[in-house]
Amino acid sequence: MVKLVLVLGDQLTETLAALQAAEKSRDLVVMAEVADEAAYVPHHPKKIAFLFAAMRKFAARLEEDGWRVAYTRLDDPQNTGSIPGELLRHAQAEGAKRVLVTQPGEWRLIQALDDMPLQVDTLNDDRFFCSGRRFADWAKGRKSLRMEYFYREMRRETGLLMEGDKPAGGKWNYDHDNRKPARDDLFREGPLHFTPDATTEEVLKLVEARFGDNFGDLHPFWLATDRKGARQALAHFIRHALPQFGTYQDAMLQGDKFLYHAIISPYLNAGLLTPQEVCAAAEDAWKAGRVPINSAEGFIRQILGWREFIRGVYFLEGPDYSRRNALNHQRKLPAMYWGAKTRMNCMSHAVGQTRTDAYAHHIQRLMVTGNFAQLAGVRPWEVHEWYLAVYADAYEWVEAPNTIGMSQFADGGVVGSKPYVSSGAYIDRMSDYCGACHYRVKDKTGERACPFNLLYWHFLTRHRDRFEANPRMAQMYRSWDRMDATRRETVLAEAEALLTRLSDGQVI
Ligand code: FAD
Ligand code: DLZ
Ligand code: SF4
Repeated sequence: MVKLVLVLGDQLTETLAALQAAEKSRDLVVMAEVADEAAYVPHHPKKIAFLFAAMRKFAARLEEDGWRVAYTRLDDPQNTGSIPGELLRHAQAEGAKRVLVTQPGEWRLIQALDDMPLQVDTLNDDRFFCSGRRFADWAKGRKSLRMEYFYREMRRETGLLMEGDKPAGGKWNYDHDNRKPARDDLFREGPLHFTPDATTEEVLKLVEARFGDNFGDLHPFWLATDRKGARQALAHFIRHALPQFGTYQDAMLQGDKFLYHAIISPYLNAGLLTPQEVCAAAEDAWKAGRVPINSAEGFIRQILGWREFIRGVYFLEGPDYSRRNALNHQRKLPAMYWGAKTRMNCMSHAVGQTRTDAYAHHIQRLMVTGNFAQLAGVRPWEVHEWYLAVYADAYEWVEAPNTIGMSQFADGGVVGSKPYVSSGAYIDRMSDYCGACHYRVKDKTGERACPFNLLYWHFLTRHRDRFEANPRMAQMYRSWDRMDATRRETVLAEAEALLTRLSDGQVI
């Protein structure tokens, strides 16, 4: 009997488990642009356009390859508006009773599919190095989950950057050689830009009409929307940026949004690239002597280590994960996250490039926008919805552990052993933002004091009970205690006043 084969917008991989398990001559592939997926958060228009264009091209490829594909466009009058709705509609038309599904990347959708009156055969998504079961085995019995140990096991299991049973070059991790600030360089290549073809142009018109009011610029649209383009983008990165990736991984520059980053996460997460081929390309470049070990290892760690660890945590922790709020933060997300004016130059740049490109690199997400939200005590759920909406690479399985866990400590320490918070000094060291800012990064108090400086101490003070005993934070509490008492009072009073202005919607 005919089966339906669901292919979601982030499952655009020809070797997808559900396709492998199906029979080309008998089964029907179902793909659908639906209002529910496009509107569960106000996605950046570039993200929607990227996915719809990539979905249409992937469907066309499957058809060329001999598959029967039922593809529903967003503006199709018969569109039921949801993935379960589309499956039920096609099940009825085909007389199908079973659906082959590759495990979706969000609990929300997993639960919606489970509730359907069809038999759903859910298959492991084997596009990852580590299955949910493998991760659960690794996690079992551990008091805490630390990425570094998981990563070493993944290195041993995959043989990536291994010399026998030893890590290549003698060390597992070369971060000691990394984390340097960058200087302006007119010769940095930046990511490959692609000119929209007819399919993409058609999608751009649709997205403009339906989602033009969402936060984010649709034009210029420059992302690749098929596997060929994604492969070119990867090759371009390996050649031009990977050699310096490690050294400048944490740097931020006003004049360069991309620095030496790969800008491949939208492609990887939608399935246009596999993590295996990306890691193999980086390893090959190192073996050929074109890339130093600190860069090859740093890059492979992001994918083989962090990306897999983050996914493991999402599925291990369960559906309530995104709602956690361990620090009981209750402030509303400030309007500056949606582009309202701010005098903070770092925030203005991080949000500005998020608006134009649906992209900010890791340190901008973690140590600028994430750091500020945590210091200001913003509701983690709202922070999570913001990240899920505004980045072209955002799906809950990868976004939530990064936001709720790594960036907001709202999971109480599952992803990180301590909160990622800093004063302005860190941003000043890693960027050129502060020199052009209204605020003065060296001022700890006063009208022009950097908000990160004031809020940093406020955060540490209000969560003293929780963090004081953490050995990695004890030094900060000692510094605070050594400060003159009157100065401490001034810092806290000014921080309170700043938070009140923030809550009142005043420009900070
Ligand atoms: P590079 O810096 O060039 O890194 C290479 C690749 O490593 C990335 O493409 C990505 O696939 C992987 N990677 C690196 N760090 C991580 C990480 N922490 N978790 C998972 N994969 C990682 N990444 C997403 O893919 N989707 C998200 O929704 C997302 N949300 C985030 C939210 C917050 C608050 C933070 C702090 C980080 C988030 N990240 C997310 C991780 C990281 O910021 C992005 O993967 C990275 O910026 C993508 O850009 P790039 O391709 O240029 O990455
Ligand atoms: C993100 C997204 C958007 C905007 N639209 C669609 C869509 O119309 N159809 C679809 O199949 N997938 C879409 N997606 C991706 C899904 O939201 C994603 O598959 C789930 O969140 C699981 O990761
Ligand atoms: Fe950001 Fe403070 Fe530097 Fe301004 S001074 S750019 S607010 S860190």
